[in-house]
Amino acid sequence: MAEVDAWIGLGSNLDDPVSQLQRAFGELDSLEHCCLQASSSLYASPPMGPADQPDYVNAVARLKTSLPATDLLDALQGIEQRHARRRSRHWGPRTLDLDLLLYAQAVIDTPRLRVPHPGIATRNFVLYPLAEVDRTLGIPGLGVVAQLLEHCPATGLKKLEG
Ligand code: A4P
Ligand code: MG
Repeated sequence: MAEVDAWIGLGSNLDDPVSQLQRAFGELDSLEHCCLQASSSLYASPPMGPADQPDYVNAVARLKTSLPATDLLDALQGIEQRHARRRSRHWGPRTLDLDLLLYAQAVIDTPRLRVPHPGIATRNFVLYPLAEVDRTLGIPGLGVVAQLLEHCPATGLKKLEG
């Protein structure tokens, strides 16, 4: 299969989120048929959803991959499992969340996989890291990242140094 660009959203708010994300970048690069091509800085933000949980650390990564989208989702969930991810309540705290944000310019709408990820245009902790890597990136059906940013305030979002 031909290689495509896939964008991954990383998030963590438990057990040293910064190291969780740093480890995850390496694991993404080590996946079979995947190569990590770019990663954003790490960003801290207050939790979206239930407020009684720690702040999140988020980032995005761009992979070059020849895996079909559902196989890539399997691989991402495999990494989440290795980070001792326990699924509890919806939008609850987690050691590592890996969302498939974009897969080439594909639109996928199945019970198991929705691409572009439904939150991509409204979550500042996704859009600002995406813009840091590629402001000209087009999101199928929604527009270009630079334009979407104009409607998405950076409220509460903090870029972490180093
Ligand atoms: N699924 C469907 N489409 C996708 C996709 N594009 N990428 C399915 C990944 N998974 C996708 O996910 C539930 C199911 O979604 C999966 O089994 C998969 O088949 P999950 O990770 O088990 O559950 P979840 O993460 O609790 O739910 P959800 O709706 O994915 O939540 P989100 O959108 O991941 O948001 N606040 C801040 N500041 N930063 C965050 O990163 N994240 C969340 C979770 C809440 N609040 C946050 C943050
Ligand atoms: Mg998720």
